[in-house]
Amino acid sequence: MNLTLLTAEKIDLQHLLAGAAGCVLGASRIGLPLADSEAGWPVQSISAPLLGKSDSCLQEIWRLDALCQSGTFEEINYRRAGPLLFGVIELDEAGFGDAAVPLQAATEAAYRQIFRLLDREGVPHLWRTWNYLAGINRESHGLERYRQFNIGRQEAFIACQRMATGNVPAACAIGLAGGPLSIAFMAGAQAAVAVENPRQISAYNYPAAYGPRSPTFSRAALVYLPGQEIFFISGTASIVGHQTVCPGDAAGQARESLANVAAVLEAANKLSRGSAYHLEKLSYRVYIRHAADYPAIREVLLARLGAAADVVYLQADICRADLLVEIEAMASQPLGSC
Ligand code: 3EB
Repeated sequence: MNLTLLTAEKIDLQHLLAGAAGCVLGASRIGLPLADSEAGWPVQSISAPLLGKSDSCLQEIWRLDALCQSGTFEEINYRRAGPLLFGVIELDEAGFGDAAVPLQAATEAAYRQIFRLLDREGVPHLWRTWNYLAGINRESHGLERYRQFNIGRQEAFIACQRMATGNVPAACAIGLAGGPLSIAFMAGAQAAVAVENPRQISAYNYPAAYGPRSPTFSRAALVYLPGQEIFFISGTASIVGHQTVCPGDAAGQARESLANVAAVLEAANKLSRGSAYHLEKLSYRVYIRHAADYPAIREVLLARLGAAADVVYLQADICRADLLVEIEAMASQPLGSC
């Protein structure tokens, strides 16, 4: 089995649509949504400005060397092939206006739908989630919205008999200017192996000062597929222990975030069944709170990763008000079948 992440810059979309559309598991669109939204596979629209690109939109596509089957379940669009499944759910908070805390209720509902689908499909293990919500640092109902999201997410994990600590999925939780709660997810028949960062307290053990419920995610996840290993690094920020470091210093935060990515990578290399992952060879997505910080942050990444590195920059909010940048990454490699 071979799953690859392609960006629209690297592929001829027309050719893909004509020849191998059946092998597309799903996609994400960053920037302005494309007009042809009827892709035939689940697409997560990330409505955030791309930085440093002449195009206003970029598409990332998960392509598999196997035919995928499409489905819908409640409000989820998904596609699956054998032991893996990719899905997207978008929920409008307006539909939860009767709830005490609409975002919390929407989040719990979304994750409950995801877990119901995964149980039904026999792919119960959530490997990686991509969470986007409007106004992530805004306070309402006496609590920051990211903290509302964390309550809803953890409630769903517990209600659906998932562990809320330990082997939890890799994730990112990012703020956009508007739009629905949007969650994309990849899941499988086999559990991923969670990887933690020795420089950071596990997020599920954060002290209560960061919210009444801890965030339910791991620092990274390693997935062993037949013949392939996939490595997801969660959104990684300038946090040491549980504290934000380098407040107000975008370049310093970028360096600290990269040091965290390097530490997670080192931990993952001890668990990898293949060859070692290298910092310069990962595919990165970098979220920058203030577009004006882009040149300084890019310089830090260029110095550490080199000019050939695969990096997409976009402007978005990070889940703590004092965080200016967050870096996520992925990689995959073939494995000898055993
Ligand atoms: C952090 O380390 C930064 O709530 O799913 C990074 C990745 C962050 C995922 C999440 C939050 C999440 O706490 C924020």
